[in-house]
Amino acid sequence: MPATCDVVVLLSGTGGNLQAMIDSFKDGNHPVRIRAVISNRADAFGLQRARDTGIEACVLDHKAYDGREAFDAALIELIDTFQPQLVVLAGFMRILSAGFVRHYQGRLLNIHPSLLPLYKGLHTHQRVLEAGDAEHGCSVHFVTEELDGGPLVVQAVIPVESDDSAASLAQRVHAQEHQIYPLAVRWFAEGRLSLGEEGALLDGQLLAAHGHLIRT
Ligand code: NHR
Ligand code: GAR
Repeated sequence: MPATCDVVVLLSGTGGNLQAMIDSFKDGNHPVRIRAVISNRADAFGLQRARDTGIEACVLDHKAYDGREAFDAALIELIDTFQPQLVVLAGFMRILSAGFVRHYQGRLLNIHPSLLPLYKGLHTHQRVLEAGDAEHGCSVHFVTEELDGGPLVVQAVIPVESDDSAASLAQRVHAQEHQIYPLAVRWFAEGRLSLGEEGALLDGQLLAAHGHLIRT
């Protein structure tokens, strides 16, 4: 077993994905240690989840900074006090500058509520319904400068039912997120997942363009 992998989680809201990781990594038999949770919003419920588990919770309010670059520089400084091997975006709602993404190249993951490259950006569940798609899902990807465009690690696919609403879809997608995000973080912590020149590598093998696919 490799040494522990220290992780910093960035979030802006509820923290359901944070909770899924906390629960998944609770048994002693894994190499992940969540060192800190950082939110750009002081009222994010994810901060409470962290405190309740004895994880350090920090607030860095983007409104206190003069522009994205200044905020991102302060964010880098704060994250690096924890010296993480991996930084995880879990419902973090601020676009990150090129300098930030470069600093954490190959050790920055995001989860997005769509089957990327479909539906980059916001309001994905509503857009899936409006398009009449038969399938929806979520994606874990390495973060690059291209928003929601970095190499895919794992996707979970769910069927869209005729009576689905944006809320019902969101609920089922969230349940899948809570499976695939801890899985991807565990792979990284075990040294199995990395970012290569041509995409994400699992056990040294280049993953398919859509990443590892899970169908439910
Ligand atoms: N940064 C980079 N460079 N690349 C990515 O792939 C990123 C990223 C930062 C966040 C998460 C992303 C998502 O999964 C993410 C991926 C926020 C916005 C956004 O428009 C878009 C995508 C994502 C996160 N944010 C607005 C902004 O001006 C603010 C919106 C709000 O505060 O509600 O930053 O969907
Ligand atoms: C998740 O659905 C995540 O995929 C999405 O926000 C939600 C956060 O939920 N991320 C984005 O839309 C990023 N722009 P959570 O706070 O319960 O983990």
